[in-house]
Amino acid sequence: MAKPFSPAELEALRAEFPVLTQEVRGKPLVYLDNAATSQTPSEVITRLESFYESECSNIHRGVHFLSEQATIAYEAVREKVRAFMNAPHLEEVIFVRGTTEGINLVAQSWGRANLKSGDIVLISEMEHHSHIVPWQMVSATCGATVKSIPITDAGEIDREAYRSLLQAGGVKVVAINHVSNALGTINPVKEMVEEAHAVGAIVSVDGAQAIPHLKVDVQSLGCDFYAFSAHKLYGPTGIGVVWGKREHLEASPPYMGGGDMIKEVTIEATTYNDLPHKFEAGTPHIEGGLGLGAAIDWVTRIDIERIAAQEAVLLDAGTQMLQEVDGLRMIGTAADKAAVCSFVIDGVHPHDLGTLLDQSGVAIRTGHHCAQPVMKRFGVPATARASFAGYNSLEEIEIFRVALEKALRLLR
Ligand code: 7TS
Repeated sequence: MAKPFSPAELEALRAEFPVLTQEVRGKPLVYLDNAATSQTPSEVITRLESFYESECSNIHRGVHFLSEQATIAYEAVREKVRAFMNAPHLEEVIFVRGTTEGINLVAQSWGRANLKSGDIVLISEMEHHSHIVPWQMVSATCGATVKSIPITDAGEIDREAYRSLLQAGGVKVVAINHVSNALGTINPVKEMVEEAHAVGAIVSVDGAQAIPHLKVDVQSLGCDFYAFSAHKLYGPTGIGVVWGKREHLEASPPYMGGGDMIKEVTIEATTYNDLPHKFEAGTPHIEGGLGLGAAIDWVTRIDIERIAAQEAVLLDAGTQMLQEVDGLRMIGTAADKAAVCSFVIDGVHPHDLGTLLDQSGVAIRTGHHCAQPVMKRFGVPATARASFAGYNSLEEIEIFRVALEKALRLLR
C-alpha cells in the first residue's frame, strides 16, 4: 500500500504549483475543484513555454530542424501515453482536444459504421453529458435506441438491472464512466466489460475522472475505447486522448477530414492515412501534447499510487467533516469512491453556498456537474461538490470546515 505524503513532502509538492501560492479575495486559495480542472505544476508550464521559445514549428510535415525536433518530441508523448495507460499498440493512441472530442470521435466514427436500426446503446445513469449526448446523436442518425443502466441509492451501478438489460438482447454499445464526476463512484469496469463482451457489445469508457486518481490499464480493463483529458491530470487544457482497439479504429472511417489524415487526395477522391493519423486532421495542439507528456512525467515521478493514497486520506477526512454538518446529505456513497464529495444541505442553495465559500478563498463547484440524469435520480436540482487532488492537505479541509460553518450561519 502506498503511503500518503508526509507534511514535508506535501509542502515540497505544493511549492511546485505556482497557482497555489496566491491569495484570492484576500485569503489563501483553497482549491477544491479538481474534478473540473486540476492545477498545473511548473514543469508542465515550462514545457509549454519552451515549445514557443525553441521549437515552434508545425509537425509531421517539415524537413527543417525545428519541425523535425517538434515532431520527435510530440510523437514521444504518444509513447508516454501508451505506456501510461498500458495500451498494446502505439497507433491506437489518438490525440484529441479532450474527453468530449474523444467520445464524439468514437460515436461518430465507430458508431456510424456499426450501429443500425434496432440496436441498443446502454448508457449509465451516472454519465457526464459528454458520454450521453454523442451517443444520442449517432443513435438518432442510425435508428438505434438509447437505454439507461439504473443506479442504486448509493450511486452504484445496479448490476442486476445491467445484466438483465444485456440479456434482453440487441445491445451493441455500453457507455460507462470509470469514475463518476458527480458522485465519485469507481465503477467495476473490468467486470462490466466481461459481461458486455459476452453478449457481443463493445464498451466505451469515459476515463476523465479516473486517469488522475487510478492506475489505468486498458488491457486489464478489456474495454474497447477509453478517453481522457490532460487538464484533469495536471496538464494543459485543449488536449486529451482517445484510445481504441486497433481493429475498431481500422474499421472506422475518419471523424474529420483535412491535412495530415490523408495518403493521397485528388479532387474526386481521397485515400486515408494509417492510424493514428487517420483520426488527427489538421495541425494539432502541439504544445498541449508536449504539456501532456510533461504532466505524465510529473505524475509518474510523484507516483499515482501515492497521489491516490493522499486523496484517500482527504476523502475520509472530508466525508467525516461533512457528515457532521446538520442537515447535510451526501450524494454518492458508493463503497468504492474517488476523491469527490457531492452534497446538499437542507434549506441551502448550492450556488449560495459556493459563492460564500469563495469569499473565504475556498473554491468548490456547484450545479448539475453536466450530469442532469444524476440530479434527477437523486431528486435534487444541483449539488455542491468538493473534489480533491494530490496537493490538497488536511489543513485545507479544516479551512473548508470553518468556511462552511461561517457560510451556514449566514444562510440559515
Ligand atoms: N466526462 C467526465 C466524467 C467529466 O467529469 C468531464 C468533465 C468530461 C467527461 C468532459 O471533459 P472535457 O475535458 O472534455 O470537458 N467534468 C467536469 C466537471 O465535473 N466539472 O467541470 C468539468
